[in-house]
Amino acid sequence: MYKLYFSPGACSLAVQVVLRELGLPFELINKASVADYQQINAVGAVPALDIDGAVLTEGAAIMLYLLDKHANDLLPAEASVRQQAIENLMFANATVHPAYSKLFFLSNQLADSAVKQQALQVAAEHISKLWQLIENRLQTQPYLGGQQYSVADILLTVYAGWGRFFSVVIHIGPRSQAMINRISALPGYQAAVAAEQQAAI
Ligand SMILES: N[C@@H](CCC(=O)N[C@@H](CS)C(=O)NCC(=O)O)C(=O)O
Repeated sequence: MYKLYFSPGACSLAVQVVLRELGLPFELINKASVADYQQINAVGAVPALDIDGAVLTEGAAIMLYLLDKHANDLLPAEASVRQQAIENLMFANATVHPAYSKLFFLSNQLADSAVKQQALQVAAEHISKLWQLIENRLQTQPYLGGQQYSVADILLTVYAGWGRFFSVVIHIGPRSQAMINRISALPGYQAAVAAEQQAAI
C-alpha cells in the first residue's frame, strides 16, 4: 500500500492526482502530523511516497516510478512521444516549480517590505514569461503534450494556484487558463483537493 506524505496545496497534490488517475489505493499522511519528518525525507520536502517501508522522494521521480509501474495514458509508450512527455514533466518540475518557489523564498527571507515587493514582482515576471511559452505551445493543442493531458499539465495546474498567495501580477494566457480549468475539473483532481482538506493533522 502506498503512503503519500503531503502538505495542503503543495506539489504533493499532483502526485495524489496521479495516484487517483491510476486508480491506486493509498494512504494520505499530512507532513504536519509527523513528529520527525526528516526521518522520512532528509530534505524536509513533500512529496514522499512510502512503498512498503521504502521511501521515494522528488516528485518527478515518484511520478515516473508510478507511471512505469502501472498502466496509464499519462506517459506514452512510443519512444519519441515518451521523451517529449518526460521533457514536459521536467519543464514543469525543474523549471516552472523553482520559478514559483522563488516567491515563497523571497517572501519568507526578505524583511524590508519595499525590497520584498520589488523582488517578488521580478520573480513574477519570470513566471509570466514561462506561462507565455506554455501559451504559445497551447495555440495548436489543448495540452502541453498534445491532445491528451499528462502529468506536466497536472503539475502546472497545481503551481498556478500558488500565485494567489502573493500580491503580484502573473499573466496566465487564456489557453493556459482553459487547460488549468479542465485539469482542475477532473474528478481525480477534485477528489485530491477534498481529501487533503479531510486528512487529519
Ligand atoms: N525537488 C523537490 C521539491 C519539493 C518541494 O519544493 N516541496 C515543497 C512543497 S511544493 C516543500 O515541501 N517545501 C517545504 C520544505 O521544503 O520544507 C520535488 O520536486 O519533489
